[in-house]
Amino acid sequence: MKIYVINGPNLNFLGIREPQLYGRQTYQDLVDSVRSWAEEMNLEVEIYQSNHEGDLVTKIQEAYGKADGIIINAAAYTHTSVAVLDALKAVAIPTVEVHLTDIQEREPFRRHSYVSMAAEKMICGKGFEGYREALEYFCKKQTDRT
Ligand code: CA2
Repeated sequence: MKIYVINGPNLNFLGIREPQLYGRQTYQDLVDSVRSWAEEMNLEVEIYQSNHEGDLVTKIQEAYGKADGIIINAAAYTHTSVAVLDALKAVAIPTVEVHLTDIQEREPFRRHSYVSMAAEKMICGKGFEGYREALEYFCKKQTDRT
């Protein structure tokens, strides 16, 4: 099973700024954790980060015909991007939305998520662990299929 893990703007700054919100671990730590969890679960992962909306759309489109699942933290584009939503709907690949923080408990403008409209599941407020849970969700699907 191949899973695309797509991360949006500023997540490459993890561990550098705002540790009180996002923790002290870096984006590279996140990538390493996701790779090692995926290996344990026998999932193949392609991990991608971009600060550009159009690049995220292109990556989602690239998943068409290649990926069995998408894990996406669209970061700020979660709350603004109809383009990301349309791309997720267009490819129609099972999608899990992840957020490091609990977006329901932050500023009101973070409560609405366009991504949710195309996602089977949302995991938020669990830090890096949320990505592990998202991988587990697909791992379980894989087991149920066999
Ligand atoms: O909680 C999340 O994962 C978010 O997707 C993170 C986004 C935010 O816009 C969403 O509302 C919730 C922001 C990612 C920015 O990451 C930074 C990391 C370190 C320093 C500054 C920003």
